[in-house]
Order: sequence, then C-alpha cells, then structure tokens
Amino acid sequence: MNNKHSASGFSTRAIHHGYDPKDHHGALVPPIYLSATFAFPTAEYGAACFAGEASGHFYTRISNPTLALLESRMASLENGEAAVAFSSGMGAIAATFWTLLRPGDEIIVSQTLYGCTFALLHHGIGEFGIQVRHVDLTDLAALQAALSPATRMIYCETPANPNLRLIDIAAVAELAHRQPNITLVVDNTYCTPYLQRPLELGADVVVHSATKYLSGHGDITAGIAVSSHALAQRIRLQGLKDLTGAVMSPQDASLLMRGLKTLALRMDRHCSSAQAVAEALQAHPAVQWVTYPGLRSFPQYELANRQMKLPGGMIAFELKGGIEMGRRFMNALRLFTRAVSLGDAESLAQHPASMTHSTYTPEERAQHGISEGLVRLSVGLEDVADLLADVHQALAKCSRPSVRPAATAAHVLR
Ligand code: 4LM
Repeated sequence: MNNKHSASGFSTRAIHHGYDPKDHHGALVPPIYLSATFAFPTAEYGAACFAGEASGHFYTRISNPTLALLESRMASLENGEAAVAFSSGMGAIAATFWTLLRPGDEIIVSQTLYGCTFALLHHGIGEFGIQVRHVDLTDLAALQAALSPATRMIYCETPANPNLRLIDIAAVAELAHRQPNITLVVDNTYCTPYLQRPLELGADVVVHSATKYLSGHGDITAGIAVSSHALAQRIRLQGLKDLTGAVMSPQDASLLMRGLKTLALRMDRHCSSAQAVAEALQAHPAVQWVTYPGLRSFPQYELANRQMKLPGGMIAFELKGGIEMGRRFMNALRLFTRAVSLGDAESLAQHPASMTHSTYTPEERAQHGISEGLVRLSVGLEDVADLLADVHQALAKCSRPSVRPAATAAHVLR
C-alpha cells in the first residue's frame, strides 16, 4: 500500500492516503473490487492464507482491496495503527463487544448512549452473563469506585447522543490503564477524527457510525473500528469474520472514501452553522434550555475547548411547553427534515424520546439524562441564513398559546 502521504495534513491524507493512481492504470479514483472471492495461485497458497501464514486477500468478509484502502485511510485519520470496516455502526460496536468481552466480565458504560447501543448492552450482551454497569464518567471518583478486577471494558460516547454530555477521555484513560486488561472504547461518531482523536488521548479503540458525518451524504450505512494492529486483528478475525459477519460492501467503501475527501470542509461548515442556530435558540423566549458545546453556557465548555477542535454540528434543546411544543416546532419546520440519523448535508430534526432513544423506558430516560421534551437538531450544509429563517419561523409558531386541534373522527364517534 502506498503511504507516501502519511506525514501530510488531515485533508491531504483524507484524499490521498494509501493510493497512487500510477499503480492503477492512472485511475484518479480508486477502483472498486467487487469480487467476493480471490484466486489462489496454488492450493498450498490457499491453505497458507487460511492458516494465517500468507498475507493477501482471499474472501471479502475477511478482507478486500477496496476495504483495505478505506481502513488504512481511517486508521491514518484517527492516528491508529489499523481499522476494520463494517456494514453499520452497530456492526462495529457489536463486533467489538463480542470480541473483547466474555461471560463473567464487567463493562462500565457512561450514562447516556445512542438507543440501539443501550439496547445491545441491556438486551444483548447483558443477557449473556456480562455485567453492564452505568457510571457517571464525568465523576472520576465514581469510576474509581466502580472498577473491579472483572472490569474488562469502559465504553462511552463523547459528546453523548442525544444530550451532548462530554467525557474527559484523557482522564478516564489514565484511570482505566492503572489496571491491566481494561480496554477503553470511545464512540467518536459525533466528532469524527477531524474534531477529536480519542486514541491520541489514551483510548484503545475508536468506533464510528460511518453512516453519519464520515460518509456525510446519507446514502450508506457503515461502521468502523480503529485501534492497534493486534486489537484490530482480533476484532476482524472474531468479531467480523465469525461473530457478526457484518462486512461493509466495496461500493459503500468507495462512497465512504468519497465522503472523507470533503470531511474537513463539511465539518467546518456544520460547526459554524450549528453555532449560529444554537445562539438563535438560546436568545429566543420560547426556548427553555439549549445545549451546544460552543455556547458559553455549556456546562463543560472548558473541556469542549480542550478536547474538541470545534463544537460539532449537533444541538439539543427543549421548548417551554415540553414535548407538545417540541412536536409543534418540528411539524412547523420547512427546511429542516423530520428524520433520524445525523451528519448529512440536509439539516435534520428528531425527537429522541419517541424515536432514537425509544429503546429506553421513560424511567430509564429520566435516569440517563434524556428529557422527554428534548428535540435534537443535526445542522446541515444549507445556507445558514435559510436555516436561521426556518428555525425562527418555526419558533414563532411556538410562542403563541396552543390552538386546540379540530375535533377528530374519534371525538365525533364518542
Ligand atoms: C441516530 N445513530 O442517532 P448505525 N453510535 C452513535 C449513533 O448515533 C448511531 C450508531 C452508533 C442514529 C441512527 C438512527 C453515536 C446511530 C449506530 O446506524 O448502525 O450506522 O450506527 O439518529
């Protein structure tokens, strides 16, 4: 693999790392190797591949040249040694858990997590003899008290989906690594390596939903795990090959590499527009509270500045009048699309309690810091003036007293 750009800047590596057109008939864009299987020159060579004694591609669930290029690029951007590509973020997370945890082990996880990660923990690995403990990882004394000889993994999202709570990765890594055999895994989906590089701060594995900012165009589902060579090899040969089979398609790898080329540009724009939208929300009388790491009112503003290059493109807020008003706001939006997911060119609005985090019970949401009225915005790449105009016109409809809906068929029938 061509690595002549390994010392270059972030965007140069996002565009060029690992590829030279002269090795591929001059093709500017890396070719897509669609082949599921690869020919063995001899039977002995095939046997050596299966025994792990020969390198080279032999079956796409294990490795493929297009996936290998993407993986080396992602490893370079996260400043890791190696990466493994998956068909979804949940594929990457599940494969990492199933590879590194065994019955009798304990996993310490932060309070707030994406809904399906929470479900995987509580309805998945938690039912296979692995003890799941939620700990407020912003409280290092609480983490210290929760660590036990059975702890094998600490897992967090920072910022957390959807309430944007931050975890001090360096502080948690320092504590985790006082004890042998603990792997710190950080979901870096909200930031991408352009804004935050957990491995540089002491984490052992970074996982991503590459469905989001990394691909950036809402047209694939994809996941990535980045780590040392040794851990990546275990995650590939157990988690990917044997335990989940959640392999990324080579076409999706190509689309993801196309997205990576503009990652830095897109993230700069997501962040500057989100800052403007967050400030507009904060200034509006209909808004109860707004959480955005770029606001001075953000409780962990200092940590955000220290740990993240920019505050990101995601906002959480609640209107006076709670979810009833939140629904009115979402239904009034004209430019923002009502949809889950995040990190797309299109701005998106959704209601976590009834959508992405409906995997929690209402009691669990209260316990894990996800308020029922929280509305989540993923600020896209449209003109910021148009985004602000949309937010203002929708907020204007939330300032007036509630208009009672017209009688429904159910009322009439009663
Ligand atoms: C959403 N999120 O929030 P796949 N990690 C984080 C995530 O936000 C997600 C995943 C992993 C949303 C999806 C509907 C922090 C997903 C899971 O969806 O499996 O690629 O990633 O809107």
